[in-house]
Amino acid sequence: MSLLFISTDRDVEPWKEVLEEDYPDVEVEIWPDIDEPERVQFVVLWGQPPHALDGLPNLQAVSSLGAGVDHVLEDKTIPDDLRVSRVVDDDINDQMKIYVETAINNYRMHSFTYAYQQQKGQWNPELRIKKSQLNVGVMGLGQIGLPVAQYLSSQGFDVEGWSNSAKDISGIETYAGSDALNNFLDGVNVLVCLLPLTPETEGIVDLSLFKKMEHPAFLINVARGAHLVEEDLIYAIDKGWIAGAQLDAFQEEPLPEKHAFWNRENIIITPHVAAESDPERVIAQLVENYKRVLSGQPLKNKVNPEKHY
Ligand code: OXD
Repeated sequence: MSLLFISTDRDVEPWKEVLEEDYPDVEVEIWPDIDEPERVQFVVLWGQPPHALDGLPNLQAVSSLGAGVDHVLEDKTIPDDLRVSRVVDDDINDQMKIYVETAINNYRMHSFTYAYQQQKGQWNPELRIKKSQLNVGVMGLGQIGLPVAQYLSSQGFDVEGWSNSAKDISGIETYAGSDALNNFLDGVNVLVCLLPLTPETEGIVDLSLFKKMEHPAFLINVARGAHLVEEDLIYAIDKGWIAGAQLDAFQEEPLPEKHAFWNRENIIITPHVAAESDPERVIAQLVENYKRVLSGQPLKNKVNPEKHY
């Protein structure tokens, strides 16, 4: 029996190497050159093309290579009844804490303005934004959003959180459900999107939300490109409601060459790298689920397709 990696936009060779080194008993294949499709029982996926799972008659379960599973759940060529798991790892949370804190500090210290000035040979110092001037709103208080919100609070930021279901978190004011969204946004001037992508959250970061925040505001999207209505961000920046944004996820990735975001002084773009699974840490949980499949046991970190996580 074998485990198959499928990815179009991540190099899975390092995963294969770690696997062969640590688990020489596990047979591994890498898409698209599959020697024995009938032996594949578990697939690890990231950015797979449609129909990538066709022709695997004994496939039992799949895992995302990362924390998100929207690429699996949205792929209509994957059978609905296939079990799906995802990666859960504290290291991903730690990377995300650092990314988000750095993004906020980039904003506080006008890093993007100075980078732009440098290109133009300009020297215009600005006053640093104090932590006390910021009210950080974290949307999504799940596996990653909650530790990020708690970390920012521990670093002296005023933090509020919004999630689908009610949460009680010491030191963080929380709001739940769509009825509470306006109250959550009131006074927030740094918005961090860490929501799972669901039909309810798609396009949630839009003009109406930008209007309700305290202005000028800063946006950090480290969830999915489809959460953000991209043209609304441009409009809100032009209006002065949004002072800038640091974005790690986009509706289309890689971001198309002609996209309006590229030439914006106050948008920092990173190529979906805010938090990445590290093969050396994560391989053990993938192999554990593969072995669970072989021995007929329930998967760990199994995804509830209704909740999308
Ligand atoms: C993930 C990601 O879901 O990197 O892990 O976006």
